[in-house]
Parts: sequence; C-alpha cells; structure tokens
Amino acid sequence: MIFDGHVHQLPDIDPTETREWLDSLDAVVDTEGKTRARYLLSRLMERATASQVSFPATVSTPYVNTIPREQEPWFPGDEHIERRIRAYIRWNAAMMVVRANKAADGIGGHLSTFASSASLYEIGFNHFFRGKDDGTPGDHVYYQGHAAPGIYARAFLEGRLGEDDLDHFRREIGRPGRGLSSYPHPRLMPDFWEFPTVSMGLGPISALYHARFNRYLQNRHIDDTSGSRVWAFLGDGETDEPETLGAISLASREQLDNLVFVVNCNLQRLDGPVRGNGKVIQELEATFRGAGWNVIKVIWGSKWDDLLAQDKDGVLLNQMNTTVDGEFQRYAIENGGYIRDNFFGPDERLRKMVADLSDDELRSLPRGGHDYRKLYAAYKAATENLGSGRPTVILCKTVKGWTLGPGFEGRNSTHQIKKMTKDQILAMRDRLHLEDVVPDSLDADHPPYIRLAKDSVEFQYMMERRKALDGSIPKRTTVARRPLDLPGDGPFAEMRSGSNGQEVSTTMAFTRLLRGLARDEHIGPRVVPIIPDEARTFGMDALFRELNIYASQGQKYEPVDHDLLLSYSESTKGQILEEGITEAGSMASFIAAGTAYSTRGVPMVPFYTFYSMFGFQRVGDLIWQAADMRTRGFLMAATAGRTTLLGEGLQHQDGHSLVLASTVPFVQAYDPAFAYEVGAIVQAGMVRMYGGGPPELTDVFYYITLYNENYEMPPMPDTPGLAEAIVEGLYKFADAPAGPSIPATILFSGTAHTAAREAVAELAEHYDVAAELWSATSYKALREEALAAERWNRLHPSQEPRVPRVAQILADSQGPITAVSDFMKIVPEQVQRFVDDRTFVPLGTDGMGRSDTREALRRHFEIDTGHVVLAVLDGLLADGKVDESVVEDAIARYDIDPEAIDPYLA
Ligand SMILES: Cc1ncc(C[n+]2csc(CCOP(=O)(O)OP(=O)(O)O)c2C)c(N)n1
Ligand SMILES: [Mg+2]
Repeated sequence: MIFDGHVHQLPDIDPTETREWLDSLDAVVDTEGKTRARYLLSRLMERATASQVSFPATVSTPYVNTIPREQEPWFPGDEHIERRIRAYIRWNAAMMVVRANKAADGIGGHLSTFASSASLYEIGFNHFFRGKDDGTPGDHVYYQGHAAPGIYARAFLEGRLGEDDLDHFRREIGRPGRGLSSYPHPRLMPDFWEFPTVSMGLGPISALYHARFNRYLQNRHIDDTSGSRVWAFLGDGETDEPETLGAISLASREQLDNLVFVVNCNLQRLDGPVRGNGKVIQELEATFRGAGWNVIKVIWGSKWDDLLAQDKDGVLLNQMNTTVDGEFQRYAIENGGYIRDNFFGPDERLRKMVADLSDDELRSLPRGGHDYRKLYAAYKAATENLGSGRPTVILCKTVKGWTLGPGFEGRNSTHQIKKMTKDQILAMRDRLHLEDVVPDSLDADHPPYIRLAKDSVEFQYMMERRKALDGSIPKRTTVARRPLDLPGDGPFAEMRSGSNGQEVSTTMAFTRLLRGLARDEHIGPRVVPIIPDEARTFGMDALFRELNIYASQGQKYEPVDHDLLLSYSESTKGQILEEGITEAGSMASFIAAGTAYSTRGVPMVPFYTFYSMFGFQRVGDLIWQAADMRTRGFLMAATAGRTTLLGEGLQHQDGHSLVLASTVPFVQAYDPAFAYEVGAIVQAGMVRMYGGGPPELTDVFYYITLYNENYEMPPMPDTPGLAEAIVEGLYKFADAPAGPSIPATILFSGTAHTAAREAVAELAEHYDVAAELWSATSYKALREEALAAERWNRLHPSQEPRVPRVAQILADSQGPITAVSDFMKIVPEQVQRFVDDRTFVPLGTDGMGRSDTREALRRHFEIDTGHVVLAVLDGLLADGKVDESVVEDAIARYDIDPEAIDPYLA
C-alpha cells in the first residue's frame, strides 16, 4: 500500500514520465490555483478507482453531500402528504411535552432532539423500516432516546396510542404498563419498546453487536436473518462516548452491511456545540471511513445544489469547508442579512452567487437532514449497500429545535427547554402550516393534539405505507418462532456426582457443564459461550477445538498450534464468541443473544464468562441496560474473590461485584462453593428463563461467581428439596460435630467454605464449640424475599405476619451466627436485620486487594481459619457463652496480631 509519500521508498522506473506529471501539476497550481489542482487530483483518483487501480481511500471528502443531485433516485412517495404527516407528528410531539410540563412542572421531556430528527425518522417509517406483521422479525430500529416523544406522536397518529396515553408521558405510576416511559424502556413498556438507548453510547454499541449476532445466527443456520437490517439513530454529541465509536471497526471487519447508523448532526449536544471550533461531520467521516465504513454525508438541502453548480472557482466549496460548526450554528439563528454578509459576503464571487436570493430565501436554505429527497437517496443507497460488506453511516446535518421557532432553533439552551408560550405555540403552528387544524383560540395550557380521521388521505397514506412495510413499529413481541427445548439432565447429573477425589475449581466444573450443555441434543446449538480474551485464564481454551470460535470468514490460515489437540479453531459455524479484549462488546453480545427470544423469536442461551472484576465495575451500565431489555442468560463471574485470585493485586481482585449485583433488580446473584451448587443454579435458571411463565419471572438473568481455587467437589447430598434450597439462597451443609457442648452457626459462601470447615474442627477440638455449617448461595435472593415479607407485614398490620424465609431457615440453627465469604462484609449483612434475635458477625474482604499468596491474603483480610474461630468465639462472648480469656486464647493460638492495620485502611 502506498500512502502519504512513502512512495519514495520505491524505485522510480521512469523518472522522465514522473517529472512530466509533476510539472503539469505545478503548472496548474501556478496558473489556476490550488482549488483547481485539488479538483484535478480528485478526478484522477476517481478515475483510478474506476479503473480498479487500488488506492487507499482518503479519510475525508469535501463538505458536500456524498450523493450528487444527478445520482439521486426518483422519490416514490407523495411529498405533500408526507410533509403534512410530518407536521402533525412534529406538532403532537411538541404538544405532549408542553402539556406534560404544564400538568406537572419539572416532569421534563425533550422538544428539540426530535424536532431536529423528524425527517430522519419519517423517511424510515414511510419507506424503509420493516415491521413484523408478516410474521418475520422485520428490521431492528434503535431510536435515539431523546427523540421518544416523536415516536409516541407517530404511534398516536396511527391510532396505537390515545390522548390519555400521551397525557401520561413521563407519568407512569398507577397505570401499570400503560404509562409512556420517558425514553425507550422495554422493562416499562414491554409491548412497545425493544431497545433502550438513552444512556449515551449504549444504543450504538448494542446495535452493532446485534447486527453481528444476526450474522452469527445466519451463519450457524439457526435463523434466517437476511431480511433484517439494524438501524441505529444517534446524536452527534453521543459520538463522544467511547462505546459509540470504540467498536466500529468490528462492523467492517465482520462485513456488517446489514447495519446502518444514522447520526443526527445538529451540531449541538446538551450544553452547547459538539465541535464549535471544528466540524463534527468531517471528523466522523474520517473516523468511520478510516474504520472501513461506507459514509454518506447529507449536509445540504436541494436548494444548495443550484449554488454548487455555479461554483466554478470553488469559492463556495472553500467557504463550506472552512466554516466551523460554531459559525454554522450561528447562521441557524441569524437572519438572511447576516448570512449574506458573513457567509457569502467576504468574497465578491460568492456574494454575486446569491444576489438574486432574498434574505428570507437565504435564511431558509435548508440543511440536508431536513430534506426528505436527500434523505431518501441516502437511505436507499444504504439499503442497496447489501452485499458490499460495508456497514453504512449516514451523517445528516440538521438544526436542533428545527421548526420549533426562534426561541428554540439552534439555541444553546434548546435541549433543556420544555415549555412554550402561547405565542411560541402559534408561531410553530404557522411554521408548520397547521392553521386549518389548530385554531387561534387554543388553550396554551392544554394545546390540542391533532388526530387524523380514519378516512383522511393522510391517515390512509400513512397506514398504507406501514402496511406495505409489514406493520406499525416499534413493537416488541415474544412469540417464539423457533422454540427451545430445555436440556436433558445429563450435564447436571455430572455436576451432582462430585469430583471423586480430584481437586478442581468451580470454573473447571462450569466448563464441563458448558461443554455438556453445548453437546445437549435439545439446546446444544442454542448455547452461546461468550468470552473476552480470557479463555485460557479460565481453562476454556479446551472448548476451542470442540465448539470452534465463530469467524464470519472461516479460518484462512493454519493456526500455529494446528498439531495440538486443543488448537485455535475458527469456523463460520463456530459457536464460541471470542470477543477479544472488550467487556463492553462482550456485554453487547450477551444482550443480543439474551434478547433473541424477543427480537427474533429464537431463544438463545448466552453464557458470558469474564473476569469478575471487569464485570459490574467496568460495564455496569450495560448490565443495567440488559435488565431494562429483559435479557435472559448467564453472566459467569470467573476469578471471583478478593483473596482467591491470588497474586494479581488491587485492580483484579473482586470482593465487591456481589454488592453491585445487589443493586440491579432482576439479577439473580449467586456465590456457589461447589460444582453441584453451580449445576443446581444453572438448571433452575434454565427452567425459569426458558421454561415458560409470566415475564416477571422469566425476564431475569443470572450472575454466578466462579473461583479458580482447586479442591475436591463433594457429591450433592440427596437431601429432599436441596436443589430448591440452593436456589433460594441458604441450606445446611453439615450438622455440628457431636461431642462439644456450646452451639454456634457458621455461614459460608464460595471458597470461604474451607476456612469455615477448618474452623468447625478447631472450635470442637479447642473450645468445646459445636458449630454447624450452612452454605449461603445467595444473600441477594434471601434479602429480596425478606424485604417482600417485611413490606407485606407493614401493609397488612392486622394479619398474621410473614416470617422472612432466611429467619425461618436459620430458626433451625443455634448459637451466634458467623458469616464468611471472599466478598465484602456488606454481602452477608444483607440478611442480618432479618435475624436480629441472633448475634451476627460478618467476615469479609473489605479493602483494596493486593498481591500475595491466598494464605497471606486471607490472614490480611481476616477471613482465614483463625479469624473464623475468633469471630465465632467473639459471638459467643457477646452471648455470654464464653469469657474474654477464651477469645484471647484464640488470638494467641492463631497468632493474630491485634494491632495489625485494618485491611480497609491499608
Ligand atoms: C451516558 C450519558 N451521559 C449523559 C447523558 C445526558 N444527556 C442527555 S442528552 C445529552 C446531549 C445529547 O446530545 P446529542 O447526542 O448531540 O443529541 P441531540 O443533540 O440529538 O439531542 C446528554 C449529555 C446521558 N443521557 N447519557
Ligand atoms: Mg446533537
């Protein structure tokens, strides 16, 4: 590849010819100037491309529309009717926000985002977005979160929502499932919204991985996704987010020509300009082109075409190229005179070009993003791009607050304005030419919505268009097109049988389970193992050969380890999504797979296994989004525990993700100690999420810690009801040893079971204490059940109080309770309040991690055997069952330094 002058490193085989070309160029620059030289060079490059002379693409093109007027296709719609429909929708969208803020001051909502993007959506609704009414999943459209009022306004015009619905925008309480959520939230409006987008950046990255997951389904012959395009609408300010741009190279690498990003470049974000001193469209063009995307710029409306056609000297183009966005924003709010003087004024040739145009005409030279013909051309080009292997981004220049009037358009404050005076409302009406449907006498506190008669031409047109495109959207459905059978018991039976003397970790056990499930005749192909670049850490590289790594283009090379049994095997039909080092991307894949039951009617079972430290902490917002989106699947938090993961230190050792997990409703968080616990939880999870049932039960996902410490996995005791107890969060693991006389109770989770078991033996031998052992698999589950009971009791004072399950279970135990885990103390403390008749001593790993051996770390964080013994005795001291000397004896026996620094502070 020859680039940027590096040609000097190659031999020149004909210096005379080279000289001639260079001299010609010099002559053009000298006599006709740089603009002409640039023009000629561009023509040469065009010709080279046409002659298949490969040449690296430039990263940016001039500041004009990518599609020239002469290449615009015929517009098949009825311009007039579409303009009317757009005006009605613009009106209703604005009025619903105005009315909402009249009814409830401060309730919020946004006027200007949709105002700038109405045409971007309407072109899609009338001509491109495919619905689901033909029984296929249609297109997957990610609407920009702040444009939600416009989407509701269209649904209203189509008759899907009523006036009362619009009046409950942002007032959802008391109307279960019938309020209109502030933004797209499937959790709140499960029959309407599909994709949450409002946390900036999450929409784009999710859309991108969704397009990729569709290809995965296609290549693996699980579902024909060829009829579905993924459209993602985003703001130009939103492209500041690393999630928005951070994954775009994946889209070209994976040849996702089923993906279209539409960026609403209104040049503004919340506080002010996106790039006041630069040009966001040019910057984005360079970024996307550099990443291999097909970039379509829609900058200027049709009226500019005539001017550009006159631009013989390139002065207009030069002005377009050199005017910065901050100045363009200014032109959006100034009058025609200002534009004449400042944009066209400085150059006589430019001024002459617009001499025939009035100030008003100058002022209304529109931007491309408000020109439906230009937009139609761009969208059509994007859809015809299928087969090129290139994803498309359409960069549309718009005015923020367009048609809302002078107080809104292009103003820095426009994003936040939610109210309109009567004059502003009437001005908007006039601007939209709605005088015939909105009277002067309107009540500004309660401006009317425009509703269409069913026999009006606009209604007929709009509905006919949607019918031709397979029905109204957005619409979320959960009809299983390809149902899933639950797995057989085989893989779980293996978990229950224990490791027969072998020392293994729960991670290794889980890998066996995963392999078993992937081989299962019922659900095997539906299992989606997802791993960021960490399979070897988890011992999952064993699956590479067997399940293969998904690679859309197969494996074009012989892997370096081809002669090994566990070689790095990629294939088009590969099952594993080896995502590389991107936890955000892996989460986006998890969401795409875990929502396929709805987006495609094809339930898939993702197991995303990752470094637990880089889960909730790193991509917590995506996990929150997953919960919003009703994702189903398993998040497997490997290398869990602040002390179990030795050596790696502060930035790796996770002792708090379970605390973070406790903040997300619908997350089923577990901290299992043994393989059979992992098996029981996964098996129950399968049944719960994929076995049918009401959405409040099925629409959850699991968070399960996995450890890398090896020990023997005991077989599952055949106690009746044990599997259910594991799922509920707590069960008795071992009775107290016979002999000693002072009862006590120890709860353990995960790898802390070793210290707990050793402590039982020590307590019996040295302190006459008979401690029983309980495995606490989920404090979150116990707490949530207890909170529900507590709430019920408060609300039903005269009825028999419910006893929280954790209290019922622990009523069978005796003595003070010591709870130990490799996580922070606040994890077991979640249940402490509900057993407050008992002394409760939590032990945990509060503080930042550090590198050392497990023994040293557990001593440091005070969760080793000696500390468990000490904690039990301390509880007994509080209960008056032993005296201080006994506790002091333990401090001495286990060589505990009472003056050691508190690990939380160290
Ligand atoms: C992660 C995140 N940070 C901040 C916000 C708050 N916020 C809402 S809208 C907005 C500005 C959006 O600007 P842009 O993307 O250009 O959208 P538009 O101009 O079309 O409204 C910001 C910062 C958010 N929603 N999400
Ligand atoms: Mg913007």
